[in-house]
Amino acid sequence: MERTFAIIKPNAFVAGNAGKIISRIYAEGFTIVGMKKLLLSKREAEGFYYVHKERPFFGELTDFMSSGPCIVMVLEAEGAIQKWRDLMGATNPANAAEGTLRREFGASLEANATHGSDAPETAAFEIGYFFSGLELLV
Ligand code: FUP
Repeated sequence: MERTFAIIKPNAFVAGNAGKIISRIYAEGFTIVGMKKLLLSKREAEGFYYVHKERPFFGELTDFMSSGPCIVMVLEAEGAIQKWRDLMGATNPANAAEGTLRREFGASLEANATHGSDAPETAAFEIGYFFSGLELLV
């Protein structure tokens, strides 16, 4: 079993789509081992996306991520990292395949509805950024 880190981003939460996304997560066979709603501060969003701090979109991305509530989750499944990325679809909703979450709920490249870890090392960092071990007991 593998764990990955996921976010339902502010655009999807504010539009009332969190429930539909969580239903898809269960339908695809993930176990949700951690889940909470947060309103990130700008500083907290910057810390989460620190790998992108030199990129031109860093300011706008962290403004967006701190613009409204989001839901952070730890998902467990066989091959959870790739499985969740497959369910999300391509980063840009305009390029995301039919049936993916970003295609259905994404509004733009930045407001693309969901986040998912891209590798085991990033999953470990991202899970630890938001959850303690005690919050992930199953
Ligand atoms: P992903 O792993 O699919 O979330 O994609 P990236 O790591 O490439 O992008 C990280 C975040 O930056 C995503 F939310 C999309 C956003 N982004 C922009 O806002 N503008 C860009 O030009 C590229 C990425």
